[in-house]
Amino acid sequence: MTDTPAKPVLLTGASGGLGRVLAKSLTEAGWTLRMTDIVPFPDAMPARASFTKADLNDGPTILRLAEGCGAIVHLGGVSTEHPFETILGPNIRGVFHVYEAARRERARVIFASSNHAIGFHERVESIGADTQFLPDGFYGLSKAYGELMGRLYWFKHGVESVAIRIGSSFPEPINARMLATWLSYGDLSRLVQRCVVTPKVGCTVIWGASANSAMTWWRDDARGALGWAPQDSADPFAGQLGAKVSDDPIEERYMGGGFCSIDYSRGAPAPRGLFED
Ligand code: 15L
Repeated sequence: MTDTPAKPVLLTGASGGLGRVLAKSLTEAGWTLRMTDIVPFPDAMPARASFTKADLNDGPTILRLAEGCGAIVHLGGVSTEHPFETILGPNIRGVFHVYEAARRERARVIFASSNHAIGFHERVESIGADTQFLPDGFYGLSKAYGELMGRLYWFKHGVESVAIRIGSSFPEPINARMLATWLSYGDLSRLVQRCVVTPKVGCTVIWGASANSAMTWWRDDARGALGWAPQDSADPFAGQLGAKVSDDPIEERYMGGGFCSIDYSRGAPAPRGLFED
């Protein structure tokens, strides 16, 4: 049992895969949640939780939802690679609305960033949390933008934030890459709890992966200060997944995996421009 926050916590993206996991684990820990998503919440409403359907594009509504909250766990937005125009509203304008709400409430933001903000680092590297962003698509770029929004609001307004660069958070790892990147639901839930209840977090980045032996890619973050260490591991899946690799050299070379290959045209003849007839 961890500490229970004094104020309600706003959870965006509550109807998504990870939102549903956190809705359950945080309310089971006794937390009061105000949940929102653009689609209805598909599960039974947990105790001490409420849900409001809302669009992250709608700033006044996000501000109103955050009223009285001490933290915003921001999972909302598009969660995979899409064209720029699809990402723009929910992920770029949306993260602005979340930070504005946090500024007004003096609330803390826990931002679901992604490994795709650094996806074009090669798997042979070992990078610290302050190594440069190398987004592997418009989705990863929006996550880098969200992290930078956190820095702006910290230095200009004193809004605290933790950006969790989530690897692959699913019930189980499903391929060889996830032997490195997998983050169990339990480790994610414990991490989010520490991000909210730790008295001071400043503005920081945490790598979101379980204690996987294959995770040699990511190092040096502020987990010690948060009092978090992963407890689960993808290692028991190594036997069945070790050979589960793709035949795509781009996907296998870079940390971002298959996202790096989407629309990859380096070295290819010039494609048609997006706005050409
Ligand atoms: C992500 O950021 C996505 O939201 C998720 O669907 C996975 O693709 C994950 O990254 C990953 O890299 O495995």
